[in-house]
Amino acid sequence: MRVLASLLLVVVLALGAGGAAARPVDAAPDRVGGRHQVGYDRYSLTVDGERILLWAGEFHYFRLPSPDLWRDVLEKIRAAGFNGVSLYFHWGYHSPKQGVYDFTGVRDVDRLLGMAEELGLYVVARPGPYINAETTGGGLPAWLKQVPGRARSSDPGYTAAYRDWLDHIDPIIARHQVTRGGSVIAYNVENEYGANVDPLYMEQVQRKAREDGIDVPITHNNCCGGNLPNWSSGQGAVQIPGVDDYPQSFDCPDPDTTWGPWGDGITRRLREDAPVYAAEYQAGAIDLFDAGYEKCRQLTGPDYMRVFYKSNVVGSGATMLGYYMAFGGTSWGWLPQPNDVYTSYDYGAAITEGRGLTPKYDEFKRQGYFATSVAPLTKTDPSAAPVPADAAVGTLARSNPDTGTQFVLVRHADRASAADVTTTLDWSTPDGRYRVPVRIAGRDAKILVAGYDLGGQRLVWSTSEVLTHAAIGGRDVAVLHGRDGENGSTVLRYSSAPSVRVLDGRVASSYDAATGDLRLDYRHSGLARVLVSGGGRPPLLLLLGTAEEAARFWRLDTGSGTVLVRGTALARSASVLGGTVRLRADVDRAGEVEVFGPSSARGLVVGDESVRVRRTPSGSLLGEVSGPRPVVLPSLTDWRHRVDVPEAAPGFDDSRWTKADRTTTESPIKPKTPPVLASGDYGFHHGNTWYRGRFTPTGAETAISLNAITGRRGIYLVWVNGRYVGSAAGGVQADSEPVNPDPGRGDFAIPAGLVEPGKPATVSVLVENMGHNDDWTADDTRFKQPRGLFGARLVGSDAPITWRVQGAEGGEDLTDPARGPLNTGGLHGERVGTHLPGYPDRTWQRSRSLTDVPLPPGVSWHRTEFRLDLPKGHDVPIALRFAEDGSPNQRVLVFLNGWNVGQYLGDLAAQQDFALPAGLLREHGVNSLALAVIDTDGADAGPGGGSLVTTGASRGGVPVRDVPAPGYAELHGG
Ligand code: IPT
Repeated sequence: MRVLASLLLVVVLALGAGGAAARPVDAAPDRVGGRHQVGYDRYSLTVDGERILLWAGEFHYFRLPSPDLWRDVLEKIRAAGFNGVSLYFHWGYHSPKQGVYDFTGVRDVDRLLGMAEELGLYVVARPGPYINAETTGGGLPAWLKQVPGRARSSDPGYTAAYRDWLDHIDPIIARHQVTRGGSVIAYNVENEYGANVDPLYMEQVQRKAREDGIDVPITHNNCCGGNLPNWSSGQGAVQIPGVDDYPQSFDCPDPDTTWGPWGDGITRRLREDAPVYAAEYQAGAIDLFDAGYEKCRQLTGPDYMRVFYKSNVVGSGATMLGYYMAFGGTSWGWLPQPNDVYTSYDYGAAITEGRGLTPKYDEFKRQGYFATSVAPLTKTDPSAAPVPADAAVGTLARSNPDTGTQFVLVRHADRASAADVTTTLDWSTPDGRYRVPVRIAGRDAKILVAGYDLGGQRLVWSTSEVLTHAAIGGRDVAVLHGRDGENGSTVLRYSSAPSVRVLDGRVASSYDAATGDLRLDYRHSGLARVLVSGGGRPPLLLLLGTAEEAARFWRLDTGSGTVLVRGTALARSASVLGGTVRLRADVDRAGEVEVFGPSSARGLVVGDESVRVRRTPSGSLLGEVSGPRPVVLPSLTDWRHRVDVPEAAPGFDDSRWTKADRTTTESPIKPKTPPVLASGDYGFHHGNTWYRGRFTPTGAETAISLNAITGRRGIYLVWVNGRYVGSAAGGVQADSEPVNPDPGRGDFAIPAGLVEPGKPATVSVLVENMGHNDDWTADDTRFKQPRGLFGARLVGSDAPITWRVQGAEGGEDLTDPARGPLNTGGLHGERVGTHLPGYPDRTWQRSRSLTDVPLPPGVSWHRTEFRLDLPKGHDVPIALRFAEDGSPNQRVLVFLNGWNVGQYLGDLAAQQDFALPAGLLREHGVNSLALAVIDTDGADAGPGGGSLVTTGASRGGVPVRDVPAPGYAELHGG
C-alpha cells in the first residue's frame, strides 16, 4: 500500500485544516481495527478520516486468461491516473458444478487482489451474485438453470446456491479489504437489481456479506435512472447506492452524430448521507450492431469524455466513479452472452483488447490526474457560477466549503453545439473578482480552478486546466494544459514581485503590486516552461502544454518523492537509488525522455538501457531512448487437416452417451415436444452438443422438423442415416415478444430412399450453444431458456424418436480444470483432445494454406505449429487474423495451445482478429494452433487469412510466464 499511502499524504496535506468529519461504517467491532478505517459521508469515502476521490476503471480478469498480463493492464490503468479498479467476480467462471469451485491459475483472484493492493489501486469488489456484463448467464453458472427457485430472489434453492458462492468468494475479498491492510474499499451487491425485485433477497445478500467479514461500505449500481428501485432506502437498502450511466447509448454505427441520447449523464444523488456514486459511467460500448469496436471507441472518444465526464464531476459532485470499461478484453471460450456480443470485448475502451493505449487513454489521464491530485475536489457543494458574457457558453460551479476552492465547468449552453465561441466570464473568485477570457471550440468542456493552494503556491485562477502538481527537487512543479492554439492565462499570487524566467515558449507576464497578482498570458503550443521564484513563496516550475503534451507526462511515486516523466509511451514505476532514476517504462519508438526528479538525481536507466542524460535549464534530466527491435512473425504454411464427424455415421457407437428421456425440467420454458432434449438438463452446458435419434420408419415420413435454441448466431446441422440434410439457425428465446412458440425451427426433407420402412434409422444433430442468456429481468424467463434441441418430430409419420445426447467430456466433472468449464464442448475433436498441443496429427492430410482445402459440410480440424522467439524485454501483442470476406457458411473455433480463444464467424465483418495473449502464447517456443471449422454447405474451401499479426511492439512490458495447462499426453495418456 506504499503508493496508496503517498497518495493519501497528498490528500492530507492539501486538505489542511478543513479535514473530514465522516462517520465510520457500521461493522462488527472485531472486524474494525485492522490497518485502516473506511468511512464516508455525503461528500466522499474516507480512509482513516481522509477523503478519497475514487476514480476507478472497470477490468474483467476473466476476459484476460493470463495472470501476468493482469499486472500489465493494472499498471496501465494506474498509469492513466486511476486510483482504483472496479472488479466483477464471475460465479460461473469458477464453478462448473454445484458445490465445485476453482480459484487457481487463471481463476486466482486472490492473486489479482494482491496485485491491485501492491499497485496501490483501490478495489470496488463486485461479486454479484449476478453481474450481467455480457457474459454467459450474466455470470450465473449454467448449472443454476437446473436449480429450483427463481434466480436473484430469496427462494430457498437459489439462496443455498448463491450462499455457497459467497462462502467461497467473500473470504478472499474480505482479507483484501482496506480494513485489513488490503485495498478493497467497497463491496457492490447484485447488479442493476431493478426488475422483479425481492427486497428480502437484497437484505440477505448484504447480511451474508457482513457475516463473511465484509466491513467496507456496501454499494449497488442502479440502472437506467427513472423508476427502478435503487436501494437507497427501505428493506434491502445499501449504504452507498450508485447509478449506471451510458449517455451515448450503444449506437456504434453512428459515432459522429450521436450525442447523449440516453441523457446528459449527470449522476443523481440517491442518499443525503452518502457520496454521489457513478457506479458504471460509460467508457466504451458493446457492439450491438456489429459496427466494429473502433466505431464504439469513436462514439465514446475524447470529445464525449471531455463534455460528459467533466459535466458529471461538476454537475453532480460525484466522488466515486467507475468507468466501464478501462480494458474490455476477450470473451474467450464460451464466455460471451451471445445476444449482445461476440468474442471480442474490446468495448472501444481506452486500453484496447491488444492492451494498446489510445487517445481515450490520454483523455483519461488528463482528467484522472486532475481528479486525484486536486484534493479540494473531494468535498464540494454547488456554488454560484461565473456569468459568461455570451449566453452560448454555459457554466456550472462547485466549491469546497473548507478551502473555498472553486471548480467551474465551462462548456456550450446547448450541449449539442459544436460552435467555436470566445467570451468573458465575470468571475468572483475567493481572491477577487475578475474578467476571465474563455474559449470553447467544438465539443469541449473545461474545469477551471480558482482559489487553490497549489503546493506552496496560490493559484488565483487559470483558463488552462490543471493536469497535476507535486513538490519535486525543492520546488513546486505544476503541469497545466489547454487545447493547441488556444490562448491561456494563469494568475498566481505573491507578497512581492517574484522573478519570472521563461525557459521555453512565449509567455508574457505582468505583476500587479496592488493585488500581488502575477499574470501569465500565452498561447498553448508545444510545451512552454516558466520558472517563478521569490515573491515570498517556494520556487515554481510551471509547465504549460497543449493537451497532447500534457498527456505525455507520467506521474510516479518513489521512495524519494514524486517523479514526473515525459516522453515514453508508458511509465509503470520508478525508483531513485544512489543518484540514478530507474524507470520501468514502455518505449514504442526512439525519442526523448525527460525526468523531473530529486535534485540529487544524475543518472537514468530505462528498462535495461542506461540513458545518457544532460541536465536542462528546467532542472530535469533529458536523454534519448532507443526504440523496439523489429519483429518478424512466421507465416503459417504447414497445415494438417481432417474431416471429423463420426457421430453422423449410422453405425457410430453412442451406447455410452446419455439417454435423453426426461419428461420434466426445472426450466419455466417447457419443450415443444417431449421428451426434454435441452442439453443442460443432462449436464452439458457449453459449446457444441451432439444428439443422436433413432426411429423406425413407417415409409410415410417425408421430413424431420426440429427446433433448436442456441442464442443469437447459433446454428445446427442435421444428418439422416449419415447423409447431411442441411442446417438451420438456432433460436434465441422461446417466448420472446411477440411470443414465439416455434424458435429455431428447421424442416429437413428426407430424400427418397434414404430410410427404409421397418429398418431402424438414425438422425444425428449437432447443435451449437453460443452461451446462455442473461437474467436482466430477474424472472428466469431469459436466463432459464433451454439450449440444444427444443422440439423434434417426423413429418408424415408418428413414429417416435428416442434420443441420446453428448457434450463436453465429463460434463460438469471437468477433465481439464485448468482451462475450465468454458473451454470446450462436445465436438468429437474436443472430446479426444484434437485441440490440445501434442495431438498426433502426422497421418492427417497436409496443405499449405486453409484455402487449399475443400470442405464437406460438418466439422473439420486444421492444425499447425509455429515457433516464436520474440525479442526479450519486449511486449509484442499478437493476433490471428482471418479474411474479411469470410463465407457465411463457416465458423471457426480457434484453439491456441489448447485454449479456445474465440469463434470466427465468416459472416461477421466486425471481427477478424483473435487476440493470442502472451502466457497462453509461448513467446519463446513452439505453439500449437488448432481450428475446428464448422461448415454448413460444403461449397467453400477453408477460411481465408489465418495469419499472425502484431498490433504494435514496444520495449518494456511485464515478464509473462506460461500459463500452465496440460497437453494431449497428460490428458489423454497419448
Ligand atoms: C450495464 C451492466 O451493469 C453491465 O454489466 C454491462 O452489461 C453494461 O451495462 C453494458 O455493457 S447494463 C445497462 C446499461 C442496461
